[in-house]
Amino acid sequence: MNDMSSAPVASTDQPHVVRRLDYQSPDWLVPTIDLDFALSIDSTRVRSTLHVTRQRAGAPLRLNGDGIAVATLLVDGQAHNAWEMDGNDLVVSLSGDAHVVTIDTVVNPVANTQLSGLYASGGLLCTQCEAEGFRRITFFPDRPDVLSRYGVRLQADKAQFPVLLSNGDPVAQGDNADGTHWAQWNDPWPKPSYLFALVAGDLVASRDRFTTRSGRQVDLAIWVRPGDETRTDHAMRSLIAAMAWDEQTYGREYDLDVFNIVAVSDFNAGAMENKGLNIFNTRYILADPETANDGDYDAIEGVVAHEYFHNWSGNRVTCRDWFQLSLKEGFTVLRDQQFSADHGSPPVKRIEDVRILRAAQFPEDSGPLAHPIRPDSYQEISNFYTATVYNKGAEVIRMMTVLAGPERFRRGTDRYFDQHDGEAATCEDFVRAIEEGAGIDLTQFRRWYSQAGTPRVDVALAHAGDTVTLTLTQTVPPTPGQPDKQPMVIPLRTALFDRATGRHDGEHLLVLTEESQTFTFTGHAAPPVLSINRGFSAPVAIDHRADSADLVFLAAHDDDPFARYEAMQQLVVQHLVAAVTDQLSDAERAAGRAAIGEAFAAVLADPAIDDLMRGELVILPGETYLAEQLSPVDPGRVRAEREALKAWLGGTLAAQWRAVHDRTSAVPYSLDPAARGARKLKTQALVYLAPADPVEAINRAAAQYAAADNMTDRQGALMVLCGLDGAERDHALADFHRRFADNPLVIDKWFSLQAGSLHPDALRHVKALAQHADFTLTNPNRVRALYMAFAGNTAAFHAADGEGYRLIADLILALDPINGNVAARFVPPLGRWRKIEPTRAALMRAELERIAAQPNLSRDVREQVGKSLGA
Ligand code: B3K
Ligand code: ZN
Repeated sequence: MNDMSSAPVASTDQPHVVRRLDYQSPDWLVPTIDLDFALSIDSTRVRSTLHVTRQRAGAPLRLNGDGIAVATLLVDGQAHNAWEMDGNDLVVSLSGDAHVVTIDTVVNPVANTQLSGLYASGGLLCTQCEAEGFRRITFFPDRPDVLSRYGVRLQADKAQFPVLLSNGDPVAQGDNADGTHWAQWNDPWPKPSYLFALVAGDLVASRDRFTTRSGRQVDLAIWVRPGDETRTDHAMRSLIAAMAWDEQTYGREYDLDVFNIVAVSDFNAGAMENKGLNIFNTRYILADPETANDGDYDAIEGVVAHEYFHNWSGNRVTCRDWFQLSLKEGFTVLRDQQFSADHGSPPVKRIEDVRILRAAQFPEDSGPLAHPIRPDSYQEISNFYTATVYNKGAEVIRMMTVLAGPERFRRGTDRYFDQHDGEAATCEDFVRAIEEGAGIDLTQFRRWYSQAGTPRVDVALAHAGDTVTLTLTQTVPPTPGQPDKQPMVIPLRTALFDRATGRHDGEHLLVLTEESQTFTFTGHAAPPVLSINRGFSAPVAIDHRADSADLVFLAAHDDDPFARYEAMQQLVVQHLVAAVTDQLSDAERAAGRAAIGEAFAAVLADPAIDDLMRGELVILPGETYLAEQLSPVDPGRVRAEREALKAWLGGTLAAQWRAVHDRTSAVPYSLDPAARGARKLKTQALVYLAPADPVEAINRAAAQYAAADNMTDRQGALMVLCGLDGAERDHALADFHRRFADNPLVIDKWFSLQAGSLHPDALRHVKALAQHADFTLTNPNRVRALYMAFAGNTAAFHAADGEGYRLIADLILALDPINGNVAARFVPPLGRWRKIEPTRAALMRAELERIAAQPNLSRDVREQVGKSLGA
């Protein structure tokens, strides 16, 4: 029996908390496992043969299960009665030190709406085992430090499931007389259960080949539904580029004769790095110019590379326990960021990465769910696949590259891979390998692994005679369970600019280790302009009330492109924060706007900046990042002031925006950086014109939509139209839906554009869209398309009467029984209530309490809601 629902936890139960310091090595190991699947869509028989070896005297063999039952159990080929169920676990008493345990289970893939374990997606069968999905297929010590060699036999009806895939290399296949066929796959590399995968179904492959630098010929295949094979070229190019890059940059080669990728439509995450058989959400594989925008192309490149890079950072060296998740995720995110930077524009990539960190991770770090990149406890590990573990984790390792320099860092990673190949390692193992390989001391630096919260660095700059005194003071804010913090190691790339020459005399790496430190610099006859945290060398918030004139100077002169962007951002942040908190007189508002307008005009006119960078520089700081600077915040005010500034910039620079739109509209479509830059800027021009001159913006957007030969232009135009009223809006939305009715990924965009739009009726639109025939709660991409876009639409989500909160709470309750993992992702927007003004905060809290009062919540939702309420 297998109802495939995740175990409900009654509201009165004390939650089960798993703690990092309770780690114990496994009682039993499983050096080999043979799996035999008789696959069918609603009743799959799994025979698992475990070769187990004892590691601890007297301990029974404890095998995890989740929603499954033992059909038969044999030990060494004989019936065996000495077993019992302990909750979901199967506990088998064994007398010797080595046995063969054979267990049959039966699962129902099509009833598995959680999309964890073995499930059906549009007639295909596929698996998702990370973190704890394998136990939904068969009983096993489902923990990442139990590494096994897998032999997998798949059998299925040949007409229904013509393709049978699993990890490793294919070794044999054949047909049976009854219309079924079978395939045997062996994976020579020991791996934890979370990396197991199988896929069965009607799929076609796009194929290519890669020869590793030591001469191994690897057959590459990207498997998709028939008809989609025309949209795999970009993913394949990205894969090949990633394979070559990892050899060159980290000395890492691929280690099997085949590398398979399968794209499926129903997937909780973005993709999964199963050994030799990556399974992807279709959105990170399928692309052509008509249906995928430039951002989609970048995301595909990044995610394909990320999953490939896991072959070393995650698979060859895996995690000892789930508290070490950032060991593989933080490092692999850094690696994919470095790869994308090398394949595009490094500064633009850096800006995008920092924007994501600030939008997603900073709020996490300052809210009720804050946790260190290596958490100390969890109730449900799925809740810890967070921006903190991933993106801040990457920033922490990036700081090691800053401290060590690239060559020495590479010596450290070589040492890490060499020492821990084939092992389940810890974050501590990684840090030690970098210390030893790079020859640096990371004793104090380790606090980045244990302390949560975004450090703030307060900056005071004084000038006397020819000496500059820079005083830096750090504060690491208290976070849940961590009221007191120790000082961190904060590497800050810094430069002092001479106002007269517009240059600096060399960059300094200031490493802040104390709570407060003073650095002095001589040879500055005049007070210089400070450029600090260049390249965002540390994931901190800099507290420095700079003069607008200095920021305008840096925006125009800084030779670090990230610092230029940062100066523009700070200029706007300072102005908007003052505006939202009513600190601006009319004269100050005018002066602030003038400074921002001057910086924008310079960016628009500067021939030394390429359009890709220009497109970044003119994006205003996001509403969430602005809200982070204010507590408590009125989200309506943030939206209003930000839009007012946009309207002012649109009006003041109207001639420039028109010229930009005309110029960029003449650039033909291609994927080269200049054309991509032109497309980015083209829609930005409309974004600014829209609030200033809606009629002109509608005309230009409608023309851009009509002329579009690619999704970037089409989606950009539709986004602008979506925020405005008019027949053109309705016409374009209807056209878009008609045109792409058969393409679910594009229909996702159609939902997102409306849910995230600036239109004052966005909330009403979302309620109507939830009733649309194309909407379903069973497809995670569709749910996210509608409701994540809505939760990120601050003005709509924070509607003063609380209706937006109600909508998200209703979604969580409706989705939870179907897919608790995805449902839990919608809790954090409500969890930010403490940072919101009191009236709305009370409404948000009430919705969290309404959820908490429900019986039978998933462990995922219960943990997030409980922590958000402060329980
Ligand atoms: N390791 C997977 C994430 C799986 C999510 C499980 N809840 C994808 C990745 O980070 O590469
Ligand atoms: Zn990953």
